[in-house]
Amino acid sequence: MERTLAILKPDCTSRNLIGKVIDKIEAAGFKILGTKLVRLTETTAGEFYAVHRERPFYSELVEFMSSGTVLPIVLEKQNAVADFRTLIGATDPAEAEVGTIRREYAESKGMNIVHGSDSPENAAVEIAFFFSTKELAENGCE
Ligand code: DAT
Ligand code: MG
Repeated sequence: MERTLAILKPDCTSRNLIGKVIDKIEAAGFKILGTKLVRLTETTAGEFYAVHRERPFYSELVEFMSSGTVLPIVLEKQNAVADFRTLIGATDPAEAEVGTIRREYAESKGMNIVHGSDSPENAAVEIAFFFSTKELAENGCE
């Protein structure tokens, strides 16, 4: 069974959309293995998105991700990484398919409600960034 990391971003938590987004995640067959509310600092947000350090939007991204509480969630499902990317839709909500989380709730490319890992390798690194093994429920789905 594969795992991925979702993060409900500050726009999601401040707009009281946590329940609606988790509803879509569960309806799509993902099992929640762990979650918690976290307030990132600019330093920890910068570390999480270090791969984007040279991009023009990096400082805007770090500022946004440290502007409020976020809810990282460890998810498990067969083909979790790719299926979660499909469920959230394109980075820019205007380009995201109808029915995706970003198309439904996101306001812009920067404030786009939710993060999803882009590979199983990065998912493992990102899960370890937020969670210790003993914080994760032992059994996944099936
Ligand atoms: P994704 O979150 O779809 O994996 P990404 O990894 O390319 O997208 O970028 C990480 C985040 O950075 C993205 O969710 C929102 C922000 N971002 C990306 N491109 C942006 C842009 N052109 N302008 C503003 N923010 C951007
Ligand atoms: Mg990405």
